[in-house]
Amino acid sequence: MIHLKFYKQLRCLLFPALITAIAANAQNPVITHKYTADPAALVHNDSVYLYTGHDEAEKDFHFYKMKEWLVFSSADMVNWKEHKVPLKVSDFKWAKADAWAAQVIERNGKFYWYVTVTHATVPGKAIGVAVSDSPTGPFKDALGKALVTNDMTKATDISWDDLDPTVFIDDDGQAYLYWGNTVCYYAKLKENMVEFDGPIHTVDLPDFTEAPWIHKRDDWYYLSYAYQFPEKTAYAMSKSITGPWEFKGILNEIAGNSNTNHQAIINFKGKDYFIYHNGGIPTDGGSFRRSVCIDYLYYNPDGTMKRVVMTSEGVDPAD
Ligand code: FUB
Repeated sequence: MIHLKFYKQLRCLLFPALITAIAANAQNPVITHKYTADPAALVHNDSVYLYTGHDEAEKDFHFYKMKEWLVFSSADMVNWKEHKVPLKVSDFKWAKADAWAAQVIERNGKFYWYVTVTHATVPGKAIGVAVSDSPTGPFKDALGKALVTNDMTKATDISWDDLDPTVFIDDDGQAYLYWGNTVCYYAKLKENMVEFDGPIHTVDLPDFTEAPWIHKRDDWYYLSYAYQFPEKTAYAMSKSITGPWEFKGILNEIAGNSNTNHQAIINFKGKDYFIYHNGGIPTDGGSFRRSVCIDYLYYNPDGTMKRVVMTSEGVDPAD
């Protein structure tokens, strides 16, 4: 059995030629010295910032152990620089555990990080917001309380439906937060990005599990999400951010040995990328020791997305 911390070292000793190739091109997973999950990506000033959760479960522990989020940056999607740990569950005094899926967005020079945690006093998952002047932090709790608690959403009785926030600013400047497990919710955000501006709505999507991600290309809005369980990624399209959404089917198959599938979709330097996680690090990777991967995403002439081809090689350096 090879432990993660010795894996890269051993690979360097055994396969020096391979390492040269990996440095020149890429590899999946893209981060190999830590287990990383639930990717979100932000394009800002010719760089991509990759925000992930940090899986810290031992091999024989069959659930998530996640206490902090991580941030990496790259100018080419291949060479990633890790920055200081930017945010932890303990930075939210009202939260008690679970640094689960999250997303960062920039508005008016500030970076807002919407995160999933478990609330310390309101039973269930909750969504918090952190803010920073820099994409790499340091981030601090922007509100001193949760933006969403489980008692605010009533469409299902489960206590974990308020997770996996994704944030999007439309062309007219209106920001939206989407989130959910089993039920997909959304609400408008005020210009200050830390208060809702109106009621919470639901979106009807087939077999919605979790992990919504909103993006726009030309005049189409895309709502991709984790579908069924074990999770595939499926998506819907609309001409409006608030729907109606038309289901378009599967975008990515089950990601190897991970029972979850959590995607981010970006365009960077003219190419489209699908960023996700699997359990691909030998030999102990799995559903609770996940790793971020990146592959190309392609569109059809009618705007629909081609099914993702998951690869071991990953993508070429962007220029
Ligand atoms: O990482 C914990 C949870 O697993 C996330 O919130 C979900 O999206 C799934 O990936």
